[in-house]
Amino acid sequence: MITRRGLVGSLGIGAGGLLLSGCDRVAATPAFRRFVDRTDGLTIDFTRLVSKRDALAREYSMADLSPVFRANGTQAPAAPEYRSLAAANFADYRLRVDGLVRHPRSLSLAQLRSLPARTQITRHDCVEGWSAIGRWTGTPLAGLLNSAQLLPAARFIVFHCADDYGASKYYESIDLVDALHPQTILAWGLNGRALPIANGAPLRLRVERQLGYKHAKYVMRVEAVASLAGIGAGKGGYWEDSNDYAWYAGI
Ligand SMILES: Nc1nc2c(c(=O)[nH]1)N[C@H]1C(S)=C(S)[C@@H](COP(=O)(O)O)O[C@H]1N2
Ligand SMILES: [Mo]
Repeated sequence: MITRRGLVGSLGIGAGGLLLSGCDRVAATPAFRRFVDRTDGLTIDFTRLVSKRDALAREYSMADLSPVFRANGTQAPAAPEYRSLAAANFADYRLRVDGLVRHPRSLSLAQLRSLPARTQITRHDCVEGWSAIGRWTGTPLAGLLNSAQLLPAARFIVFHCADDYGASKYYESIDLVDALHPQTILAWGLNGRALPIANGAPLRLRVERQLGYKHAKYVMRVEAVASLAGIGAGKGGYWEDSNDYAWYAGI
């Protein structure tokens, strides 16, 4: 998709440049018309694609909240490092932001909570066939990435989690369209309280335009990468690698 996007983007710019040149003689030739018609179509597709991806997920009201926000997957990570962090109420927790960034960061939970926050009431949809509506509070990922300054080669954001799931640690990844989406937050609060351990404490991803398994819980590290090839088995996430789940799980 990124490749197609890059291709379409550059074709679009090419066609625009030619159109702006105002060279009527060239513009009138049938070959040029065919080229423009084709690239115009692609440019429109590309714009639609991007605006769809940028659209906000529906937000709900307090009256819509699920009485209980169900937990799924790992609900109490067994890793000793996680257990000792949890025992101290995450006072020693640090989120690392690294990889292809100019300024790698390391942030405590208190620091994360003091950053600009967004609260959103959204519906979580799990592929296993259940949904729940919750009120999430957290810091927009875009702000964090801006402060760390992504390097130009960065194309994906990988979330490394604390829990072992089967043989490997859970992990997930998203592209920059979703990473910079205004509703993409690293949440530390659920329904007005500290995020429960069952739901991913101290910090979990909300990426509201995608299915449940993309919403990494127990996030320890946010890594910017140029390619997913070197992460896990290369398909971009725990379920993608182990069960062939789709990497882009748009809803
Ligand atoms: N680290 C981690 N993140 C995870 C999972 C997990 O097992 N471990 N399960 C995923 C799945 S399949 C879903 S539906 C949601 C569940 O989030 P919840 O426990 O808050 O309902 O978390 C996702 N993120
Ligand atoms: Mo899920």
